[in-house]
Amino acid sequence: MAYSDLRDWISALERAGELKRIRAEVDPILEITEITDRVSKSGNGGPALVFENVKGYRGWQVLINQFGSARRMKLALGVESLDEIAARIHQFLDVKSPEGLLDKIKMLPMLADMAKFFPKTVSSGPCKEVIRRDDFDLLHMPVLQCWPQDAGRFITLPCVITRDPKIGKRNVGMYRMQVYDARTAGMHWQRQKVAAEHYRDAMRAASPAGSAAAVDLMARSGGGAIEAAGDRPQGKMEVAVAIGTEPALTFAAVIPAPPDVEEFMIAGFLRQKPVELVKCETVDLEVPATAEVILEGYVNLDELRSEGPFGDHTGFYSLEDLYPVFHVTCVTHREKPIYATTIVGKPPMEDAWIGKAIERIFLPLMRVTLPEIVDVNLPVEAVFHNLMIVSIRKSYPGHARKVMNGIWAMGQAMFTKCVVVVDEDCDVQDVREVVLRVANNIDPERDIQFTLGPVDSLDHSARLPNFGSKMGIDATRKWPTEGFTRPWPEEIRMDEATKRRVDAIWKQLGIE
Ligand SMILES: Cc1cc2nc3c(=O)[nH]c(=O)nc-3n(C[C@H](O)[C@H](O)[C@H](O)COP(=O)(O)O)c2cc1C
Ligand SMILES: [Mn+2]
Repeated sequence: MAYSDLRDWISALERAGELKRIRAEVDPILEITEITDRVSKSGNGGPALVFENVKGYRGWQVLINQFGSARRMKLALGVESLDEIAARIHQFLDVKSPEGLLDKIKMLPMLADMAKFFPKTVSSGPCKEVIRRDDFDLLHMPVLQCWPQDAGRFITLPCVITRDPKIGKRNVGMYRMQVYDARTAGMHWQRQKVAAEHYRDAMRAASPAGSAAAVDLMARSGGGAIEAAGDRPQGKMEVAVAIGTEPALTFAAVIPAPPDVEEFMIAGFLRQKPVELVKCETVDLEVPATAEVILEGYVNLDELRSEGPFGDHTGFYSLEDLYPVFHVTCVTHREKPIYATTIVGKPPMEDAWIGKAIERIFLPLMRVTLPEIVDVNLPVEAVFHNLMIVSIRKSYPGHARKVMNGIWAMGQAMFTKCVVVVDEDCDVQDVREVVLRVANNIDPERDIQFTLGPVDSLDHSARLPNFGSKMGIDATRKWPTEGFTRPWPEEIRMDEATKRRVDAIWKQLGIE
């Protein structure tokens, strides 16, 4: 069931009629975007695309839109329904202490299942077919320029691997990389992401002045250039990047997992088979053995460089800002490599389907902290961080406010600019019903709550980069215990008896 590598996954897509090969010559500069954008916006996300003839890149192929439909997203994770994954997670969360031998025996399959989560280190793998220690150039890869006003060419689907300097655990995060020249690229981990914290930890450890210089550097990178104050931390942090991994790992790199959970384990859980890792040539990190391309290198602790603008998934260009610089020390790749990429822009695009999968899979995890949550919808048009609609089983006064605050306190959900809370009998997937409820049920001055906090780096409207306000709308029915003493009206619904009578005579009416 698990795909052994990107090629195995491409074959599966082909067998399922979910992939088109394009033999005509196309330019990685803008043209691939325009083609893919049209495909993404043709009903249901269109097929995955393999470009076999990329202008200037003989020997390379480009894969794009691999996750770009509900069907492909399920295929990628080997399930009929994403709820299967949610159910598997729930099963692990729901473990009770075994009360006898029989209970213990019943748990054995689960424990055996868990053994598959852990990555396995192997001595070599296909990603080492070609090892380039000196003769490499990042633009040997067919890196796209996505949109006309992009600052350059961006690696858009990289699995960025770093190690927590304190506890040694690894993180895999997807952070785009702007190619500056043959051997350097921007490292766009936003400041609230796990690799950015690894970077700060490395600075804290390296800085003679404790964490002060690190904090200063991060402050500068968060809010535009402020001249350096005090000692700059010296040293570097090693980073490896995998491009073109099997789909469970690529997806795991996007998942907003708790910082200490290794994405290699998440991928192992999703594919129910261990991820195989090999050691890097020039850095002390492990990388997926079957990846198409591996970039090894480091970021300096005292170096930031302007990154962006970049046509982003908000539908706007994200603004230029300072980010660390990745220096390449070695490139390894497969023979005839396949360069996996994506484009983002006005939704819906490929990332919309990735986001929807995360929404489904995270529901049981959200319920660990907020068990009153019935369902969640992150509408694609609101680009995930701008709007979350959540239905709750309301049990006490102020309950909707508690849920809003809980969401703003939960991992990357902290970025949610607007949280809308409705009662459990409102289907949050039915946005028309949600609009009806919200518009009818709120007394705005009373039911809208503002708060301040961190906002997504891509939010161009916030008063400051990365810091701004958020809004919660309590669209639940108001209770007397919340100070609402007027009668609350019933929703209009026809009675069942009348419905049945009309069903019986419907044909005779001759309306249809
Ligand atoms: C196509 C794509 C591109 C992304 N680019 C970035 C990026 O440039 N910077 C960033 O911080 N997050 C980016 N993200 C979101 C992160 O991958 C996501 O927040 C992830 O959970 C980060 O992993 P972490 O929690 O281990 O830091 C991107 C997501 C996708 C699907
Ligand atoms: Mn992570």
